[in-house]
Amino acid sequence: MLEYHEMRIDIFTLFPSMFLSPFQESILKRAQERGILTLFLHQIRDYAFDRHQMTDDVPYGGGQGMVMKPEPIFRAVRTILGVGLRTDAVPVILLSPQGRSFTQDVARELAVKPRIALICGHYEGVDERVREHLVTDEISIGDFVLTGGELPAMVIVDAVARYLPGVLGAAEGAEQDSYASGLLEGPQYTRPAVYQNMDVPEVLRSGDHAAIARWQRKMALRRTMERRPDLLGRLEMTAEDRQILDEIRRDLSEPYEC
Ligand code: 9D3
Repeated sequence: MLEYHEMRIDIFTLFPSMFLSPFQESILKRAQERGILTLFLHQIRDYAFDRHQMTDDVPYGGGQGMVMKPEPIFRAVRTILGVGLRTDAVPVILLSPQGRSFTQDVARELAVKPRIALICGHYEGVDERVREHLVTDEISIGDFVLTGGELPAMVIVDAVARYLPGVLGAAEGAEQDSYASGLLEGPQYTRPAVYQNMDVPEVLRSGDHAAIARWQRKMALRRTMERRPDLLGRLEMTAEDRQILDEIRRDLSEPYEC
């Protein structure tokens, strides 16, 4: 049973051309061609009606940097989403360092909506009235400082689009659920079997599917233990997993092994 749930995303930005090539390649291109995803870019400056089309101004109370003015943002969003904007109908998301953290769960949550709007801030931030009276949600993509909300908006579109039915193939779709299982991926190989004296682990070429599955699970558990022990705590482990973890601990305590 294939359901084709379509999604529309309106993006409000001072730099719409930043989005062009990321949206015109690969999976996002295909999703749009298939009509599953519709992306609209809106230039906030087009909604600044003063003589110089000013979109930012000095902060009240002083301080360094500029603040994005409220009027162009309100006008742009209300024009595109409709004047009588029901805030519960279309989520209006501000990308900002003060937002809640973007995670796979948030991507899944957004992917079920038929329509969302993304507002990209720039400069030192946006007038607080935008947050208070226009925005329904505020999202950050992580604890690092960027120059604006444009790259974060692209990150969100990419992560959300993968969840729209029909965007990925069936195999990749199933793989998503395994990511939700919360383990890092183990090592992967392709041909040749030997490259400059570096060989592919024997078990992967053995044809023993049970042994292969167990080895892959072991490597995934081991990599997660080494690099992201925080993920292991949240993992639902089978008896087999516990046995494999014990085995890994033994391997790691042996000198010269692995
Ligand atoms: C003066 C304090 N700065 C916060 C550390 C102000 C500031 C920095 C960077 C205000 C805006 C920005 C631009 N960044 C974003 O708009 C942004 C962002 C980010 O910088 N990191 C992670 N996620 C996001 S979402 C939007």
